[in-house]
This record gives sequence, C-alpha cells and structure tokens, in this order.
Amino acid sequence: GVQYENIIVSRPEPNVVLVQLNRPKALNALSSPLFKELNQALFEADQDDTVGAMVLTGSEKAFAAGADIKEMKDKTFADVYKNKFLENWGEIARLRKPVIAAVSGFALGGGCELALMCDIILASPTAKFGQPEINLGVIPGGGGSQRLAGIVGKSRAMELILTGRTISAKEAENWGMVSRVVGEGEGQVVKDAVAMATEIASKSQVAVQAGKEVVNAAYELTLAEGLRFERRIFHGLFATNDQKEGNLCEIFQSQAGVPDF
Ligand code: CO8
Repeated sequence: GVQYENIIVSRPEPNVVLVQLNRPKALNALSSPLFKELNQALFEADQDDTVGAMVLTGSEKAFAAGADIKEMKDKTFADVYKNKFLENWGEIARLRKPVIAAVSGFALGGGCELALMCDIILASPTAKFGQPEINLGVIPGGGGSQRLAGIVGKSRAMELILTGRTISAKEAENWGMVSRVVGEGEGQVVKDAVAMATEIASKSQVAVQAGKEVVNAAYELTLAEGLRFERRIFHGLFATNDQKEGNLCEIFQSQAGVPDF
C-alpha cells in the first residue's frame, strides 16, 4: 500500500477502513500535506467496492487541535487567495460512503470542522469541541459557521464562534452535534465507531449511499424539493437487486429485467 507520513490507514474489519490522524507532537494539527494524504486515503476507500464505511479518528489526547497555526502564521491575503488555501479541505463532504468520526480529546477549530464534515460523530467522554479562531483574530474557514448553524442553531453557533468557548462531550451531545457519548476507556470510541461502520457495511451499499445522499439534501434543499428528491431516490431503489433480496414489496418481485447494480 501507499506510505503516508501524517496518517495511518488500516482495515480493522474486512469492509471497514480506519484512518488515524498521526501528528502526535502537534496534536494532529491539520496541515496541507496531512489533508492531501487524508483526501487520497478516503477517496481511495470510497472507490473500493470491498469497503462499506470509513472511520476517522485522532489520538486519545486530540482528534485535531485545528489548522496548523505554524503553517498559517506567515501567510498573506495574496498567498491564501491565489493558492485557494483550504479549498480542497472540504472535499471529504463529497464522499459517497459514510464516514464516522471517532472523537477523543480536542476537536478545535479545523478539527471541529473536520468532525462536522463527517456523517456521524461518536464522542469519547474526554472530547472537547470548539471554534477558537476568534482568539486568533479570524473565523472558521472550513465550513464551521455554516454546518454549526444548521446543526445546533443560530444562538449556539454564535456563542461558540464569537466567544471561542470549548464545550464538553456531554454538552455536544445535548446540542445534537454528536450522536452519542460512548463509555469510558482508552480506544472505546474507535471500537464503537468500527462496530457501527461494520453494521453499516453489512447493508446494501446502494441503499446506504442513497440514505446518505438524501439526508445531506435536507441541509441544502427546501422541504418540498427535499421530499421530492427523497421519493425519487426511493423509487429508484426499486430497480436494484438489493431491494429484491430485501423483499421490501412482493409486488415488485414479479418484475423482470432488474439491472445489476
Ligand atoms: N497548530 C500547530 N501546532 C499546534 C496546534 C495547532 N493548531 N495546536 C497545538 N499545537 C502544538 C503546540 O504548538 C505544541 O507544540 P510544541 O510542543 O512544539 O510547542 C503541541 O502541539 C502541544 O500543544 P500544547 O503544549 O499547547 O498542549 P496543551 O495540552 O497545553 O494545550 C490546546 C492543548 C488547548 C489544544 C492548545 O494546544 C491550543 O490551544 N491549541 C490551538 C487551538 C486552536 O486555536 N485551534 C484553531 C486553529 S485555527 C483553525 O483551525 C482555522 C480553521 C481553518 C479551516 C480548517 C478546515 C478543515
């Protein structure tokens, strides 16, 4: 396989790829070289038919403590504008297969935004989320403001972004940012995330991909458009072999000529 310097890629289960951010000395600060590797590993998994879901994690101490402050500090407006700084960092949101973020420790700034780009967030009791950019004289640049506002609402998004306050795993759970806080213990959040990914990977890949696509549409379309989109995708799944196996509706079983997806 490919040798990476900033991440570790493994297969804890035959159908699950685990990507671990691996810059321990910098608390997994997100640099351009790290993001290049992260994109490569995740898009490779996305295109691999034997993979059903991915898990993204950091270390016990930090999921990621934000964008690399050392890389950013000397950049000028012209540098970041001309070179489209951060533009390829958001590509993870375009993956077709689900990505579960397993968060322990700090998920700050770009680290919090990276978790929000994933489809499901599981948090260890040690997880801490925040957008401290305001303390550096900037604002979130990786989608934080847009995704937080959609997920936790205006007042809470404003509070996080304007005060820079860090919230606990429990608070993030109460705010609906994470789907749940797992039990205590080293590695527990990764174990639970891999178990969830394995469960997802056991389902029809076409249906899982469709499920992800329609939920994401809820954040972009109006209700009427979203309901129509969902129904069309739902109808489309009646043309798959997985639906025939799933035996959703016996009436459709008599239909011949089912395309092989
Ligand atoms: N960048 C670079 N290095 C970092 C970063 C970072 N963001 N965070 C920590 N480090 C390094 C420290 O410099 C230190 O290195 P060294 O030992 O060489 O001095 C090492 O990691 C350990 O850090 P600390 O000694 O500070 O560890 P503590 O346990 O005392 O504190 C904290 C942990 C509270 C997390 C603290 O390190 C901290 O506040 N870090 C900065 C957090 C921050 O401000 N993050 C936001 C950055 S701005 C941003 O993310 C913009 C978003 C851009 C979009 C991204 C799209 C995905």
